[in-house]
Amino acid sequence: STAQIGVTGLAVMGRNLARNFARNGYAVAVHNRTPARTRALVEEFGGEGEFVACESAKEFVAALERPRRLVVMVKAGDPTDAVIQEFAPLLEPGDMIIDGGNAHFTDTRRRERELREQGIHFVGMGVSGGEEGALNGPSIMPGGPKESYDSLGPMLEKISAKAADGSPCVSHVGPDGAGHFVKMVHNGIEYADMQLIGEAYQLLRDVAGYSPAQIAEIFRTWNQGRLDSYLIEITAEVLSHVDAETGKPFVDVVVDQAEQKGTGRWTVQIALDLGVPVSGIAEAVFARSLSGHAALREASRGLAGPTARPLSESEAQAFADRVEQALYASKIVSYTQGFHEIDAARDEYGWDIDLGAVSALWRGGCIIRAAFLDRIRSAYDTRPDLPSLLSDATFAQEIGDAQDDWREVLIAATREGVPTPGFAAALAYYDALRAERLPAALTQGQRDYFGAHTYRRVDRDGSFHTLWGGDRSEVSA
Ligand code: NBP
Repeated sequence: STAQIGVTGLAVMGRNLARNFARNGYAVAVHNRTPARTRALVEEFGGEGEFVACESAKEFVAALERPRRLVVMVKAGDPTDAVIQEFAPLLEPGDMIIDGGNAHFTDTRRRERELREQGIHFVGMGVSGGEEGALNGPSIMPGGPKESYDSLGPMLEKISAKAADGSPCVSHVGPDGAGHFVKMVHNGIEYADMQLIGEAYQLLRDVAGYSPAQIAEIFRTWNQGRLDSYLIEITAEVLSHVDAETGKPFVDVVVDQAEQKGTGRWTVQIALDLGVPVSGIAEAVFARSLSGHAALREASRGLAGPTARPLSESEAQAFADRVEQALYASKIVSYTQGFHEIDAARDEYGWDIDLGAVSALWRGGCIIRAAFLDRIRSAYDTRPDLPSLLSDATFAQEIGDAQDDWREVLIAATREGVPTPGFAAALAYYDALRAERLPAALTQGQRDYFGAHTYRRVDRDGSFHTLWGGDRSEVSA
């Protein structure tokens, strides 16, 4: 037994993660259901470090030093269970199975519980950064038993991305499914970020009249400021790309139907269960779904819209500045909502997740990496029990400064008929939270009227019901 870590599942992610370990000086046992992939890896990249190619599960387990650290990078769902069933009987107490796939955190909780009975440490590990990240440094979100991190942590810290201050983008997130939960919310926030950027692009194009190349330049400028992030950077790249075949902007030759693999949807489904309003993330998921309804969109093309009112050059420039404000304010809201969901999971599952540490490990390697995350971290460092990012003085100030422009952008979007569900949901969330009174009081009245569901009063404790069908007197319920 010579390998310090093993990777089974050698498609793009597993192969690159194995190479990352090897390049960092670890001896890596590699295994794949179809051995051809294992052979191909060693043939192509064997020179990068020390690989131990294993054709059978037995060979693979025997190649690992104890306690064994076995990383599973197979397709999430049934394949993960199949691999666990294959390997678990060959392992001993204290060994670790680390699932780096995109598992649903409820599956991770179940697997952790089952393997714990056998004394095996099961680590559900979120990995973000795509194949490039897996190779050169991903953001890593490991859950599972804390003690597993003692021996696994230093290896993960070595292969992970590093933030601008040099600290590794990995830390033990919390027990059982906490790592995969946080990865799920990361992806939900990623959906929201992408939707907001898409809306900003569409406004700059349809309201301000800029070309994709001009918008790419605007995004490049924004990337020098507080919106500095990977997603803004690649947006400029995509927008400035020209299709070689037609000479048209690349965005104009791509079918405008967004696909999804499901982690954004999970974020919303779980938020519904936890009772957390992640309206911005939900709108992003719905926007992708709407875009895919080709027949419905085709049938709706003839519906009336407003007459366009083109902007002058100076108006367009002023509008672009406003869109930056709206984008930034809406972004604060989606992160507020995502962190609220993690906060709610802490209560629901008894997870001791450090929200500041989560924002810190997203600063590098992952898709939502951004300068912004440093500020979220300092908000939680200043006040670990922050009830909401919006209650942080700096964010409150910034969003307050942005709100006039944010509203103007939504007025223009509405006037010109440009759909901006993300911006609008974010502003509605902001306005609802700061409202003195909400129409929820009326909702309670309606519920009491048709279903005797009772209500509470502002002026005294207790539950009450009004005899709506009778003399409308109030009774204690
Ligand atoms: P895939 O998700 O395409 O999975 C392919 C791998 O799963 C192959 O190694 C395949 O073996 C193996 N596999 C399957 Br399918 N069924 C199996 C079974 N019943 N028993 C054993 N092995 C089985 O690979 P990927 O895109 O590299 O992603 C790996 C994991 O990482 C997934 O969970 C994914 O969601 C997650 N992830 C992906 C990204 C990304 O950017 N792609 C980012 C972050 C996380 P075979 O070669 O024998 O068919």
